[in-house]
Amino acid sequence: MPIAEINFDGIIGPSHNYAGLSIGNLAAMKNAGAVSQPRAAALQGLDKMRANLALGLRQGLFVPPPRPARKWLEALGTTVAQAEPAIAANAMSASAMWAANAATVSPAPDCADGKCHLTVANLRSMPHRSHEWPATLAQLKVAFASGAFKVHGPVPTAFGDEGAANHMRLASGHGAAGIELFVYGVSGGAFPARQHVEASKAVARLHRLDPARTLFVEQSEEAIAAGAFHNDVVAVANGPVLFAHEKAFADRQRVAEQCRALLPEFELVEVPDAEVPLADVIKSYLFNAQLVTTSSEGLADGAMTLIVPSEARAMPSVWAWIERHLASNGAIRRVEVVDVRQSMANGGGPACLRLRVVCDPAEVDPRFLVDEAKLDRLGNVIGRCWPVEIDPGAFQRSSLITQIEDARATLLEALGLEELLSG
Ligand code: SUG
Repeated sequence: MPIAEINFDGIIGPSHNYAGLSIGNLAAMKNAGAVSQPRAAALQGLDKMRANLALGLRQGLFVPPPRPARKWLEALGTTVAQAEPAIAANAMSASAMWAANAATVSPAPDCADGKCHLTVANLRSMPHRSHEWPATLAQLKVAFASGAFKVHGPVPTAFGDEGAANHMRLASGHGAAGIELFVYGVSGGAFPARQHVEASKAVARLHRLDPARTLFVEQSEEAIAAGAFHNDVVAVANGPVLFAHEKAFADRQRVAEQCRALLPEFELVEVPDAEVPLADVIKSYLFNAQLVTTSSEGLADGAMTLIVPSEARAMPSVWAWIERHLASNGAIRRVEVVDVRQSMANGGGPACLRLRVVCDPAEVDPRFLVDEAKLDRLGNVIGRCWPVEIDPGAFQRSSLITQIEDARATLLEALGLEELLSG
């Protein structure tokens, strides 16, 4: 079977909440303390997957890790009932839904050994995310158990690694050898730079990438300080196209020159700050979009499509830019709008919710691949079992914890993934 791009979306877990844990993530900070709607959130996630299928894209899923994170609490010498509220909140986060932070993926054509490499992200910068990786790694090892893949553990936590959210691949097509861009931060003003260059370099070495076709690109300090805590808030790539804000990178000209030199088909679609200021980009998540090539099995036209959150349509400067671009017959030919508002309120847009894996779909454990019928079954489980609301003040209530743990177990059973029950 030919190599294809599969978008693996994280199912939004039953503990989805707004505890305001991510410094530098403006939406999450603003919504701290708000009441969340886990059931509606997870159903929004499923609808996004349905929309992807309708575009002819291949779709996969990841399951939520165990919450509360009992093993992490145990390592801290406490339990969910006894922990200070701030620690309990860190153990209850559903942040693994943002699968773009699960791992960095290098498709087989880029790697010297001809395997598709995945390195689970250590996510060490934020306490609530630092304990995601063991359950993610367990899952990657099941989903990508075939010899076509090589799954790596996290790079040492001395260096922060936030996965594919800071990684972009440019290639003439999914199956062609590409160039890989690792975007790191040095400084973010008041906010932390979460991706460290040392981690990016380690991932590139582990994946056996060709150093001549691997770029390490510094994110602009101004972008991080404005709320771009990951590069995928200000840039996204697909095929030979890089769609980026003018202020995404510390040295935008150099990035464009290097890409052009390595990939003759390279095309930059740059949004000037004068047309869409950084503040509007962060609020609307224009770039946290899925930039995809719709498959010939779907719309039969191979058009490049941008899947944006509804917040992008609501932002006049952003929508005006999109309309101008479409009218100009630019690289992006079509725009689709999805509603992922519950995730957006925690700073996670359509692109955050998915991990792209370019591979032969026949090599993936089919339990992680979805079609309409499977989404219907999952919708049924979520509709029955996910909490309707969570008030961050009520995290430690035992009835809520039981509901969250039972909901996850029912989901795993529905998927035949009981082996992941303990994480
Ligand atoms: O790491 N939000 C996530 C959002 C991640 C978005 N991912 C990408 N850009 N790829 C984060 O900041 C909020 C959780 C809270 O505050 O409870 C949170 O973790």
